[in-house]
Parts: sequence; C-alpha cells; structure tokens
Amino acid sequence: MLNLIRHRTLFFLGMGMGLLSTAHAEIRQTSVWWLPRNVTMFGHEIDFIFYVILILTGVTAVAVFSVMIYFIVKYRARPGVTAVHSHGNNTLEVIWTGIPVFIFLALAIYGNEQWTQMRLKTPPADALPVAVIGEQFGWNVRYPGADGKLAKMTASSVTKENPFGVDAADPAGLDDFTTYGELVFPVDRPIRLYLGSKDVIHAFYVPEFRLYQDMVPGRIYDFVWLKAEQTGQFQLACNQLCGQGHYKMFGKLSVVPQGEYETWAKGKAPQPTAAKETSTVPVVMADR
Ligand SMILES: [Cu+2]
Repeated sequence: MLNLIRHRTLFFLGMGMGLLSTAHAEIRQTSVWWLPRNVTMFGHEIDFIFYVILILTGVTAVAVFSVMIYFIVKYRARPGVTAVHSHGNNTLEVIWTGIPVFIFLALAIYGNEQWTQMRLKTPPADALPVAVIGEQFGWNVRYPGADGKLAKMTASSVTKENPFGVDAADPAGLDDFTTYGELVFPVDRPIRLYLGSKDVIHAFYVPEFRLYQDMVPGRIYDFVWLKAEQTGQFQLACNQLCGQGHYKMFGKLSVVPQGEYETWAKGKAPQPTAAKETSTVPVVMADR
C-alpha cells in the first residue's frame, strides 16, 4: 500500500514537472520519433542533406548486409567442400572505391557551402541583433531599443553583474532592454545573435530552428543568424550539460508577426524617466 502511494506521488510529481517544463513549447505535431517541424530558412538545406545521407547510408546498409548474409550462407563450411582463395578483382575495387569517393566529396562540398552561408558570411545588415548570454541556469537576453543597436559587448567585460559585458559609456545601449529566459523573434526577419556565457559552456539549441551553437565563456559569437519563416512557441534549450540545474535551463521562445514583436518590445523598453536614470547610473546596473 505504502509502495502504491509512493508510486502515485512520484507519478504526479513527474507529471507536474513535465507539464511545467513544456507548458510554453508547442505540442509536437510530428511524431516524437521523427524530426520536429522546421521553421527556419537554413533548415531546408539541413533537412535535405539529412535525408540524402539517411537514404544513402540506408541503401548501403541494406545492400552490404544482404550480400554478407548471402555469402555467409552460400560459403558456409560443409563437409566435402574446400575453400576457394580469391586474390581480388581490380575492376570491382576501383568501382567500390570510386563511388564512395565521389559521394563523400559531393557531401563535403555541399556541406561546406551550406556552412559558409550559415556561419562564415556576414549576417544581413538589416538583421535584428539579439544578445543571449547563458548562465547557470538561465538565459540573459538583451534587445536593442528604438535605435536598433545593441551596446557594444566585450567578452572580457562579462562579469556576474554585467552579464552582457557592455560598455556603460556606449550611448547605443541606453535604450536596450533585457529579459530573463524570454525571447520573441519577429517572423521573416533575419535575427543576428550575439551569444556568450557567464560561467561554463552552454549551448543555444532550438530543434525547430535546426540551430545549435556552443557558447564558450570568454567569447562573444556574433556570426550566428537565422530567419524564422513560421510563427510558433518554441523552447530554447541548453544543450551542454552545464551543471546540476541543466535540466531546467530552458527559455520561452516565440516567433510572432512583426507588429506583435514591436508591441512586445515597446512594453519592455525602459520608460523615459527610467532611461534618464540609466544615463547617470551605469547601464550594467539597469540590466537587472
Ligand atoms: Cu547550460
């Protein structure tokens, strides 16, 4: 009886925690055994190459195992049948080396090109800059104000009190606003992320964005960008085991129409009187 009560308590505790942690994120429309839907621009190419590799390796696996099983049965040891020694076949060797070389080269060239587009090119100039600094165990988020510019961030200036490592003297930062664990992105607009960490290695990971980037302390990553093409509610999860509270390190992420984003940003922006205060008080103090 006691056991049953214990089990029930555990069950409901688990249910409660599960509900809490997924309350915001959308319910998966696709099966949990397959990919979640993709909502970003780069996701199409990532999914495409995923399926190409899956089909190639799938067909290869079936072919190799079929031949292997056939040979195992056909050439099994039997009384009265002697082994045949083969010294190989040059034509066959050239074919089964040449085809994989061609496939691997094609995959590498395609992957390299996509990676260049995603990470090595300068993000579009009209992108909305958003800074996300991971900490044990949550997300510090910083948005630009009406000027559309974030305060200059320096990785070496990141401290406990100044999670974004901003320069307090930079006027671009005076109208910035911050949230904790809450992100809103306008749909169909490029977003340029500035990613960093206050303490240990965290990772910015949103499966529906097909986006994953480690955040190593001592660096601000300013080359990651994305463009969401569909609206929805998502979960920003930390994807590096970063300590005991890692499991609860998730942020609410919404992709909304541009107008809705503007309304939200206006509501979060520092009020005129507060903005005055921030010009005398170091910005770092106004962050929290
Ligand atoms: Cu983390």
